[in-house]
Amino acid sequence: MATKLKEKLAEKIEEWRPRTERLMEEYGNVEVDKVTISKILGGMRGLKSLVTDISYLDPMEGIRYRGYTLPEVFKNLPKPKGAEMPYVEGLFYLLLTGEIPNDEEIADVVDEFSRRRIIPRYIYELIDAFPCCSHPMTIFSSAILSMHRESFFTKKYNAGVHKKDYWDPMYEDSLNLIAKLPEIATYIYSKIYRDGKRIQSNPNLDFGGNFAFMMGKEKPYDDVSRLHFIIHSDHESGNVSAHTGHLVASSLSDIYLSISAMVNGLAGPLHGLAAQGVLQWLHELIERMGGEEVEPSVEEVKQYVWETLNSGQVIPGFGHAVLRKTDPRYSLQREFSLKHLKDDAIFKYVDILYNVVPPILQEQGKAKNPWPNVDAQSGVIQWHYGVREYDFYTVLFGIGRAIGIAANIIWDRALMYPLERPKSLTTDMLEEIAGIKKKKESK
Ligand code: HAX
Repeated sequence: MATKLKEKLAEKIEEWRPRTERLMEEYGNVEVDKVTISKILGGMRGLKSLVTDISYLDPMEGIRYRGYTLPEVFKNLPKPKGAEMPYVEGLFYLLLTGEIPNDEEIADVVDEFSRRRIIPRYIYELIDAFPCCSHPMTIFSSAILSMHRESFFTKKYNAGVHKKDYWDPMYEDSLNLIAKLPEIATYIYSKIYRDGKRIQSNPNLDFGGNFAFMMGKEKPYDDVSRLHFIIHSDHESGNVSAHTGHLVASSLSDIYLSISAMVNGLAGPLHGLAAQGVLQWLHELIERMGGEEVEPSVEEVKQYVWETLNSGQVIPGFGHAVLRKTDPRYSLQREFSLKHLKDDAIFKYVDILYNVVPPILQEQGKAKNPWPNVDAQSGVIQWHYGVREYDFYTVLFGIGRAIGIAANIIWDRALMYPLERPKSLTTDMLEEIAGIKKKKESK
């Protein structure tokens, strides 16, 4: 039986398809951007060459989900009774349909996730089998990958489903996977850090509430989880994790293969791993200052920042490839921190860095964006609420990001986007285009 969300999505897809078809058929040759050599050699920074309707990142304003700024998302999405933060399920509804759900529509998604949350036995065995000191992101990615055998999409594809209907089994797989991510992540957490003592899920709780419950955390960790998953869910399509998920899915790999690949992209230190990098770096600073009890000195913090830069390293949690102002995801977490952890010893350092790092990066003159990004704040909140194993932080990011990427992949299939396949050139060819080298005579 189709649920309210799936029915709504089916309507939206039918409405949307003619727009994409028309652009392709009647306006396919209209130029959008120029490809220069610096764009090719510079990681395609800023090249307008992808499409998504789920989120848009303005360099000055930050991310909008379906046209809503983050403060608007948090204001408009319904919240569980007594909660400060909205339902993650409501966010998923918004990303998929572009509409703010009502209570009944939210209840429908809460129920969907709850029914699909149980993970196969072999996932526990797989996680148990990992050798000591494996990074939680490696285990997380492998656990997701191993569920490829469950893919409904792959079964339907092999049986010969019509291209127009690909989105339907992709939707089913996506819900099945998203619902299981909190279970997988919390089992990894209990296995690595709590001698395998896991807390069974509570089917009566929402996504964020149940995650907090399985982590064994009291309120307001449920709100911390909702906030965290919502702000990390999507950041348009060009960032490494989003782009990887989209790219892999374009070969009609199922959601398990695609989200596992996206998690691997997120695990790099210039991307999602910065969440753990910030805490590592902060702890080195705190240790050097004499421990958490010692009031931080602004001058010594400045010196530490300069030493990091002079040793050729980046300041984790600062800078961005697209943003040119303080990340609103940072600001929202800062607001939360000012309310709930104002006196936290590490937050005091974060607060100093907020003021100290941007002018130093400006003075150094390299970073195009000296302002803090999402990762500069997220780990501190986790640390405050007792999640102190900071190599787990990127897994938390991965749960949120999977929600946005899955929504994108469902729409990729709904709009029948093709296999992604840009063209590469050789350095010789670029030199010829630049006029440095003469074109070789063909034999
Ligand atoms: N500290 C020191 N130097 C920095 C810097 C920082 N925080 N941010 C940028 N720079 C340097 C770059 O390393 C680059 O130096 P080189 O010319 O020597 O290579 C120069 O400034 C220009 O870089 P840019 O154009 O401003 O930035 P990029 O688009 O190349 O990179 C990054 C964007 C986010 C990767 C970068 O700002 C960085 O490394 N930040 C620190 C790591 C971090 O916080 N990553 C998380 C970003 C948010 C995210 O994706 N979360 O998942």
